[in-house]
Amino acid sequence: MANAPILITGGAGFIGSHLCDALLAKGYAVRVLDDLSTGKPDNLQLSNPHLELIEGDVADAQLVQRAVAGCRAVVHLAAVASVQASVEDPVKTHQSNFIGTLNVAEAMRVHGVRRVLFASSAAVYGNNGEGESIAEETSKAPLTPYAVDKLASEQYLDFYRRQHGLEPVVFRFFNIFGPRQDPSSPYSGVISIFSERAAQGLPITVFGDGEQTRDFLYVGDLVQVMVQALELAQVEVGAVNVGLNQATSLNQMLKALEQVVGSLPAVHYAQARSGDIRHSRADNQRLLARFDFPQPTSMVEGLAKLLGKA
Ligand code: NAD
Ligand code: UD2
Repeated sequence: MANAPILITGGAGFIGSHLCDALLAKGYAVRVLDDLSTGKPDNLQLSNPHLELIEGDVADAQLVQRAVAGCRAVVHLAAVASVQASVEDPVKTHQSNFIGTLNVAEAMRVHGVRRVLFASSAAVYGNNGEGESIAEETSKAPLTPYAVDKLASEQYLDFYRRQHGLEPVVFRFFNIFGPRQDPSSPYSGVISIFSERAAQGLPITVFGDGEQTRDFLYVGDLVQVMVQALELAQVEVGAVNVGLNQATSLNQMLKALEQVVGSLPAVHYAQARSGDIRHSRADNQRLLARFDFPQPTSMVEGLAKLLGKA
């Protein structure tokens, strides 16, 4: 078991590839299962002999069985992370975002692997708790196929915990940012879009007055918590919000960006997106109680790392 790999589904993507680097640096062997739909081989240390890449789909049950066999733990991140894509094609994204989870849980049962980290989302709360810090008990209101699949995945993992002894650690990520986040869609994370445009000197569009707030967390801080979750002796039941319980407005974020790049390109304010949440912030008491949370990376520091200036 000493060299048994940790499987990261979606390991070639934004969050997964950072976790991959951290685990390799700690001496773990890592196996990545990724269909490279948004993930990139370039994100991975392919020449590292402790890394194995299996290119394929988590919706393929047989492939997932092969990927899980012989692993010490699983981190299940593979999903179509675009909410908009799930709205446009719920049947297609359901294969990755829900069937993929069921395949992972079932393969873990068959192969006797117990520990699994799962990437859920603040999207499961819908608009509930808006304006306050949102605690895990807040009633759920999944408003999109993406959010429905995340919540159903959480519930299936809980079934496998009760029935088959799986040890799921369910994280509900709020807004994660950092290097390798894909800025290519209008619905990509706002920081990835703004920082890319700032670096290229292209105009930035803020939807609304810029006073909407988000709870932005640097990916490196998240990864430290995920590594701890893999190493915990015992897992406590119940999903964990992952955020700083800190509200940062887009205008504040733009100021930090200006500090990092020197001067900003033109910033235009356009009509707010319909259905946009005004304020989203995590109650993170459970996170702080269960994990040794690092001194958070500041927005300026995180943006500097993203832009290769740190
Ligand atoms: P990402 O798109 O960079 O990573 C997803 C990875 O999964 C990619 O490498 C992609 O190629 C792979 N993938 C997609 N469908 C697959 C399939 N069917 N089979 C195999 N691989 C597949 O996005 P990310 O931001 O790194 O997201 C990682 C996880 O965290 C996702 O589950 C996402 O829903 C969740 N999440 C992210 C955020 C955030 O702020 N980034 C917030 C909430 C939840
Ligand atoms: C996040 C998720 C989304 C869904 C939602 C649930 C990401 C990228 N998005 O949306 O999928 O889960 O949470 O609550 O993780 N904005 C601009 N200009 C741009 C792009 C965005 O002003 O070019 C604004 C946008 O209107 C919003 C804010 O920036 O007010 C943040 O947008 P986001 O898509 O990064 O994140 P969010 O929290 O709205």
